[in-house]
Amino acid sequence: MPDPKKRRQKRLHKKKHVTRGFTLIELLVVIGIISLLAVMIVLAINPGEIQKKSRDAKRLSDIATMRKAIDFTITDGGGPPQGSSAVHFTADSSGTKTTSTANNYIGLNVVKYLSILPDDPEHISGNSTLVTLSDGITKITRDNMRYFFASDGNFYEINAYLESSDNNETALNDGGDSALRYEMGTQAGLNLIVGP
Ligand SMILES: [Ca+2]
Ligand SMILES: [Ca+2]
Repeated sequence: MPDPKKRRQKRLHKKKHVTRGFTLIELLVVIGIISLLAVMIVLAINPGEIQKKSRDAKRLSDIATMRKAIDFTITDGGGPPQGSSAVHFTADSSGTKTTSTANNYIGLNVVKYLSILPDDPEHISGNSTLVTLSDGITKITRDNMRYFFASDGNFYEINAYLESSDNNETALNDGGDSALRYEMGTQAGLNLIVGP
């Protein structure tokens, strides 16, 4: 017949053992593992790169949208854009964005196809914060992150800087003369706007 006192003591000992909890070293190891996993997740997700890609996606979309609006307007007899072979019309998205007038930065009334002209998502007038472009080296200010437009009165070029290194090839192989600008338009060689 087992001694009831000993049985109680055994139960108490077992309970004490079960509720012992973590030692400080065990806690530190767990915190270390969680911290390491958190860092690995942040590095894998890379929120900065996701934001760059998101802004680039908007730029590619904006340029395509403006190109359609310009081309449809010209086809409709609403053009050509301002400028001449002697004096090119040049402007950028820091200027007027109203589409119901030719006094905007693309020099053409495109209101039939577009309600307002877009601006670069990183552009802030007068802001000198540097933005790294898609080659991962060249930096320009947020003030200069704009959409650029030029026309010789017959043909035009419109372009934007890109940020994500994933889009470096896109800016490089668009048929234009700038390695860092994503260029579109009707000018052969897209050389109405030169530069980085
Ligand atoms: Ca280019
Ligand atoms: Ca160009």
